[in-house]
Amino acid sequence: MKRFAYLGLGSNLGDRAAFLQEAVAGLPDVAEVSGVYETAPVGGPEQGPYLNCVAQLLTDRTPRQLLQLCQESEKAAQRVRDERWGPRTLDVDLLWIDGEEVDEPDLVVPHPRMHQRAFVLIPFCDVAPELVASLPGAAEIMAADAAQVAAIGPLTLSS
Ligand code: A4P
Ligand code: MG
Repeated sequence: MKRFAYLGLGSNLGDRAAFLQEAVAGLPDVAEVSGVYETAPVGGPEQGPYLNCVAQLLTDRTPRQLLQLCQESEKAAQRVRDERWGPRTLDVDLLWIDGEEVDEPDLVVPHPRMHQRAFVLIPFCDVAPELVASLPGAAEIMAADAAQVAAIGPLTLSS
């Protein structure tokens, strides 16, 4: 049965907009895509600003198949894993699947940190405002960190 699933994408190395565009273009079942936002880095070493966006999929894929999609997109962007929360050409996280929860060592859905992060919540709001409004504390985080998240425009803009 098809239901909505949401992927969060981020890039802060190389041609950031192109990495996001190519990743979204390569995803199956895309229903809608948020705007692109330039966001101050959260956590990790000193690093440059990110571009972030959120894609809404209408899909019957399993959580594990969706994680695999995320990881294939990262691989296609030649992502190198050096340190946790370090700079990356592309990070794709599985944020939320309507009606599903997963708690396994290598897959947790809803994404455990999304509620605390304006760089996820603000683009997420573009595609699922009611869902985001229902997350405890989300409105406060978005208000407190709004200055760290600047709307750039639609995904089709070049960098
Ligand atoms: N994993 C478990 N659950 C999931 C899920 N729901 N979606 C596992 C994706 N992966 C999930 O991820 C580490 C492991 O998490 C994977 O092996 C997977 O099986 P990773 O992508 O290799 O490492 P990471 O991204 O460095 O770690 P993590 O914990 O995913 O980082 P976050 O929390 O995603 O943070 N600042 C701004 N402004 N914008 C950003 O996009 N991103 C991060 C990364 C930090 N700061 C940022 C941004
Ligand atoms: Mg990740």
